Order: sequence, then structure tokens, then C-alpha cells
Amino acid sequence: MILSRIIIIILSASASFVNKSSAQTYPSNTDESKIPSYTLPDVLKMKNGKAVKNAQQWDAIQRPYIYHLYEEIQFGRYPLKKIPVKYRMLEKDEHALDGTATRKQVRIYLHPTDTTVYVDVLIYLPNNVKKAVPVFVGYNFSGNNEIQNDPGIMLTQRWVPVKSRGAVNNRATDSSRGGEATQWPVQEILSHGYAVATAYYGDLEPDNADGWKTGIRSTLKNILKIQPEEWDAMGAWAYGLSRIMDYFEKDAAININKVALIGHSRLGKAALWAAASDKRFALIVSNESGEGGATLSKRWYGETVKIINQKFPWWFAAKYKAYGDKTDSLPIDGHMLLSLMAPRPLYVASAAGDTWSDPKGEFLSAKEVGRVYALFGKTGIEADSMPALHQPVGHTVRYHIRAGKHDVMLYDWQQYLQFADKQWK
Ligand code: GTR
Repeated sequence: MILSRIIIIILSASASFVNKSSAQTYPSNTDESKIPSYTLPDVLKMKNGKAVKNAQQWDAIQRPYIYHLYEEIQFGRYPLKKIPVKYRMLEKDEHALDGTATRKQVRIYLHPTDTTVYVDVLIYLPNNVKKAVPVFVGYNFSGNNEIQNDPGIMLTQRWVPVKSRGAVNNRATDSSRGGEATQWPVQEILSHGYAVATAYYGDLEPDNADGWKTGIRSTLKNILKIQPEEWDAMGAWAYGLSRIMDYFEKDAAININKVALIGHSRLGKAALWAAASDKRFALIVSNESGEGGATLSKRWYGETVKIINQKFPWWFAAKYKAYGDKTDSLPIDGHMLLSLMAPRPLYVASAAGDTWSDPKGEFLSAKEVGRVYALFGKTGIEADSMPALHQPVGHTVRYHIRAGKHDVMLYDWQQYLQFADKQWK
């Protein structure tokens, strides 16, 4: 026991003296001075070696090329087969939240006959707006009941992570209500004249190693004609967002041209992949999506490709794992995932206490993607260096870093809402 502790101490001490050439195998780094130099793939360099000249070339050649790299290496195939939209209004209350909102709970069926395959969407619409409203949609981590302490919200019946508030034996209970409420300032969103919609990502696939067995990668494999191993949990979660979008198209209360997609952390990665795959999402918010999301994998800081694949092997495509020890040869990086959002308004946000996501990597990635937005006559981030805390920068691509830990806070939402106002009002 003591001996093994000594060995661990020696190992970790020697790891901090790692030299640059072996840096790729080193678990993680939070020291700027130790970052080896790295080269990002040029997002505008086409397969034939020539530079993309204009938006047409981007749309016709480079964007599909980069998208396919993502399918092949990181997220797997995105099923495109159209399925008929079937849904049921489970509940509707026009006097929710002290009469300020209409609450809808809609079950969207994903399988033509198996009614156990569904995603439940909770929507709050502002009662003081009489026309179709823009909506902010995003997944929650532990069930719709977590986003508000509203007894009218139905408790999720699905498996939830053990750490979710109030969970007993991986099931939500009444004391789970409002567990994520600070991440969802519903009244603030409604006050801008926007609706807010959310669903539990576990409706698509439980976030654990065996999740694929009961999630849509199994239940829909014959319908979508795709084998579970051809995609991954991130793909399943992203796919669910597209189906929610299908539902919005049927809901006259929603302005279908103004659907903003938001995702935090792992759900930020899934949101980016959904928006890359589905251009109907008009505005995208990456809240601390980090490794495998907005940040740069080639920049050796915080979480690494190796660590994320070791901890969460079900999240990404098999091929991604092969790059754990050689991010130098990865043909993609975070700025290229962000490039798939162009020319749609994009907000990337970090938190100073979230070194795991590498805030500077997220900034550099968001800055770099401005080159793609420029093809469309849009301006990204002009600032050359990281802005100070609480000083958002950028135009069609915007970025901020706030004080505090890995989280979604009111400050973040206030920036996103102002950003949407600027784009849409
Ligand atoms: C971490 C993971 C991050 C991020 C985070 C989260 O454990 O390493 O990439 O996704 O989880 O989702 O909270």
C-alpha cells in the first residue's frame, strides 16, 4: 500500500518534468509556459491545397469536406433519414409561473410504433407576446424537472446520474425539482420575449457505458438504418435536437427562423454537432464546451483527447481514440467544428475557474473562425488577445470569459440574450 503510494508520487513527480516532445502523452497541463508549439490545420485550405476564395466555394466544397472529417473522426454518421413527426401534448398550462408563461410538455415520438422511444420537451412561452416567438433550446443534465421548481413539470421516468439532486437509485424524485434552476433563468429569458425549451439528454441515450443498449442507437437502428457503432452518444444526443427542431416546425407559437441552440459542457459539444449537422438552428451558444467542443485539442492545456476518450469512451467515434497520443496529426480541431456554424451568429463562452475546458483555447478557436465568417461579409472577433473578465468581444462571433467555476450563470445568459436581441430585433 505504502509502496504503491510512493510509486504514484514518483510517477506524478516525473510527469511534471516531461519534455516537450513527449508532451502529447502527458495527462494534462495547466502551465502556459509548458505548451509546446502547435500548428492548426488551415480552415480555408482545401483538399487540393488551394485557399477557399468565397462563400460559394466554402458551401460547396470546404464545408462538406470538413463536416465529413468530423463524421469520420469524431462524431460518427449523422442519420439523415426523415421520420414522420409524431407528438402528443402531455400537458399545457396557460397560467404557469404566476401567469407570466404558458407551459407546454410535449412528448415527441421517435419510433413509428414503439411508444417508449421518445423525447419529452418542456416549453415556457412568454404570455405577453402575441406572435410566434424566438426560442432558446438546450438539453438539461438530469430531467426537465430540474430546470425550475415548478410542481407542474413532470418528473422524468428515465435513468438519471446518481449525482443529480434528489436522485434515488438513479431515478428523479420530488426533491430533484429545481436542481439546475440556476442554470436556467427562465424569467430572464421570457422577459426578452423569447421562449425557452429543454429536454433531458438521457431521453436519447443514458450517459453511461451501457447507455447505447437502451438508447436510440439500439431502438432506432432498423428505422434509421445505422448500427450502434457507426455513431456514438454525442451523435444520439445531437440527433435528438434535430427531432425537437422538427417539432418546432409544427408549433405555431415558435418562430422557426429564430431558434437558438445552447449547450453547456458535454451538452455544448452535442449542441455544436447538432448545429453543424442541422442548419435550421439559427444561433448557437457554446457554454464551456471545452475539449471535443470549442477548444483546441492541439493546444496542450486542460483536458486532452486522450483523457476524454478514456473517461467517456461512449461519447465519440472509435477513430477519435486513435488520436489520443498524436493530436499533432489530427486533421481537425475546435476552430473547424466552429467553422461549421458559419455564417450563423455564434457565441463561445468560458469561465476563468474552468481550466479543464482551456478558456484560452476556446478564445483562440473562436477568433480563428472569423476567417470563415469573413467570406460571408461578417465580422468575428477583432481583439487579438484574451479579453479581461466580463468584457465580451466580437460581432457575429462573440466571446466572453467570466469569473467563477464551470457552470452556466445568470451573467452568461444575459450576454446570450443581448446577443440574440442584437441579431434579431
Ligand atoms: C467532464 C468532461 C468535460 C465536460 C464535463 C461536463 O468530466 O471531462 O469534457 O464535458 O465533464 O460535461 O460537465
